[in-house]
Amino acid sequence: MKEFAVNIVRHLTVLFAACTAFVLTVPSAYAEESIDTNGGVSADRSSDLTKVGSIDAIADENKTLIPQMEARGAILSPDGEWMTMPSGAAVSLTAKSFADCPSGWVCLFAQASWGGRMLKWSDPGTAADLSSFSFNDQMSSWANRGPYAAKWFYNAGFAGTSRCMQPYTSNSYVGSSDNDEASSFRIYTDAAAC
Ligand SMILES: [Ca+2]
Repeated sequence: MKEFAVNIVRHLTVLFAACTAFVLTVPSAYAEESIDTNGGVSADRSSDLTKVGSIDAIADENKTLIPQMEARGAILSPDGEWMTMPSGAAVSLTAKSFADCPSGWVCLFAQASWGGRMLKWSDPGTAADLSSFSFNDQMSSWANRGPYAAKWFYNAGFAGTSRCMQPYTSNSYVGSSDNDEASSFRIYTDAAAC
C-alpha cells in the first residue's frame, strides 16, 4: 500500500512537470506566430503599416520574398524597410512613394503614381533581371533621379521591347500595354545612351 502511494506521488509529479512545460511553451509559440503574420516586418511597425492600403498584400508577399532575397545574398536593412543586395540595389518591404526615391537613384514602382513596392539602384553600369528581386512583370511607374540614362526591357536578359528612362525624368504610369511587363533593367554610364 505504501509503495502504491509512492507511485501515485511519482506519477503526479511527472504530470505536474509536463503541464508546467506545456504552459511555458505556449507564450513563445504565440510570439513566433505574431511575427509570421506581419510577413517579416517587425511587430512594433505593424500598426503603422496597416494604415497603408496595400500593406496586407505586401506583407503576404514578404513571407516568400524575404527568404527568396536572403537566398540571393540580400540582407534586411536595420530599419526593416529594405532587402538590400550586395550591389546596394534594394527592394522595399513596404509601400513607397516618389519621395522615397533618393536623388541620384533610379527607382521602379509596382503601382502607378509611384506607389507600392519600390526597387532602387544608383550605380552606373548596373544591369539586372528583375526576377532577382522577385519583381518580374510588376512595374507600373518609375523615376530616374540620376544623371545616367537607364532602360527597362520586356524580357529577361535585356531582350525584347525596351523603353528608355532619360536622366532626371519620371513616368507616373507606363501605360496599359507596358504595364507589368518589365523583366530586366540597366543603368548606362552616360546620359545619352538611349
Ligand atoms: Ca516581361
